[in-house]
Amino acid sequence: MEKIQMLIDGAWVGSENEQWIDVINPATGELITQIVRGNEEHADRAVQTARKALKSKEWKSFKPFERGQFLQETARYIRANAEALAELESLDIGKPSAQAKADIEAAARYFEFYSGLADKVFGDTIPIEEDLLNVTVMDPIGVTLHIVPWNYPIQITARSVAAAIATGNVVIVKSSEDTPLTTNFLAKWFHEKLPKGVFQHLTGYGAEIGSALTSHPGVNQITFTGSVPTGIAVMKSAANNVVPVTLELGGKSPNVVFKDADLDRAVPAIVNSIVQNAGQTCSAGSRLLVDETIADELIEKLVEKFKHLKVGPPANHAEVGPIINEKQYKRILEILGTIDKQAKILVGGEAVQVEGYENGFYIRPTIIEASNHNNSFVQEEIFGPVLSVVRFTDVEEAIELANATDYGLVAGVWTKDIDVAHYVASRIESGQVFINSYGAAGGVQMPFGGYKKSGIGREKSHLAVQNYIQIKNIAIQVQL
Ligand code: TXE
Repeated sequence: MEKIQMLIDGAWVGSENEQWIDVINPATGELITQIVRGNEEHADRAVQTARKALKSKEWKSFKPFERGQFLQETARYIRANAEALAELESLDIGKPSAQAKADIEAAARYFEFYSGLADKVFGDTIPIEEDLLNVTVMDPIGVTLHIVPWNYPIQITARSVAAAIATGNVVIVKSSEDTPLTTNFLAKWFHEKLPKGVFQHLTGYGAEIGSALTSHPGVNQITFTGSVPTGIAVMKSAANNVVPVTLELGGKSPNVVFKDADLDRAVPAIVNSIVQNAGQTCSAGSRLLVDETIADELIEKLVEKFKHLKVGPPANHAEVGPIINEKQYKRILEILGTIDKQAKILVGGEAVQVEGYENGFYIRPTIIEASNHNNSFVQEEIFGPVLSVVRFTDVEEAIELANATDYGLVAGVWTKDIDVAHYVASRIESGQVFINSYGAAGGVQMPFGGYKKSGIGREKSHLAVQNYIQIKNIAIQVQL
């Protein structure tokens, strides 16, 4: 595959003089392509260009409904190229092709959803006194920076970029060093269709071009998805410029299963919530809290399912793909290697050698019964196909355990008792609560974000446009 160039100032950047970073296929361990190792100078050039584009006549004269039409067109373009995009996403991350296809459809849905909002972001008229006309105007916030991780590149790029463009901003995307392919595909489209500098795509290491961007005084807003420590670093550099951040920092989300739950419904949802994308999902259902009276039955069913999950590359039609890179793979195996003797690995707990793909990064889906909810593997985000199980005795204990981590992104509650369902849902500290389900294909219309260390602000839904506007109050004193 040809090398991936950056899109800066309406031109493709990436000459032989540049430094390059290898992009590895996690399913095979082989080289896919290379990306430019972007640096401070690239970051500065992109921000200067973005500032010019923001003020440019071409972009200012793009009417809100025309931005909406463009986003619709983008959704159609994505669907028309769904096969090719899904192949790129599978190649980059190693995810099964059905999951990659679902990601592409979700990306199209984001563009479609925000296209409809582009000309419906209204201000208010506020009654104050006679002959004072007071109105609020929703201005774009300006140069928006989108730092995207490697687990759902096209979805995460689409969800914030679509909202930012709908509201008239300009966009700089810094994709993960591991997964540049689908963003590069979209960059070619934006390059052709939008005024120069409205959309720019940068690549490179987070600690280099990433931090050069987050600390740049020309950036007006930052949307970051990634780890808690990097989120904190991003927030600190944003603070120096008094710039708002939207942070989505992952979780340790529970499925809470009560004794009257319909296990036939719960089991497939629990399995999917932790093995989808090999558990590398911010909203993964990585903790199972279960009533002690049904725990043995539920665990037995889950172990049985886990044993039969096919692990391997997309080419083998596997259900569980590889871990993204060697660093993450080793990290997960290290955690599995330190499981305390009192905890019990019920299934998995080891690497998998897939014939013909010996250099891929495969881990067997794992269930661990914890000795205690304070076990570090119950508390920390593992970001792999690893489910931790803890039993509870009553509703109050279930709520206490559900809330007993630093995170609060998503929770699933499984019960047929409507009182229990509402009682628990209203007490769980989490941005989303699903009752008798878990997750919703993309969940484009649902506000998404975290309590506690899972983040700041909300993405997805109509509410996300708030991240990309600033309110100007205009008061007109009328006098004849
Ligand atoms: O994340 P980082 P990593 C969690 C998950 C995973 C852990 C580590 O637990 O095991 O994070 O993954 C860019 N300034 N999540 O190391 O470092 C980087 O280039 C600016 C949860 O991959 O947070 C990449 O584009 N940017 C998660 C992005 O930040 C910087 C998804 C994420 O990298 C930067 C991914 C810096 N100083 C990991 N340093 C989720 N919430 O879904 C790095 N980056």
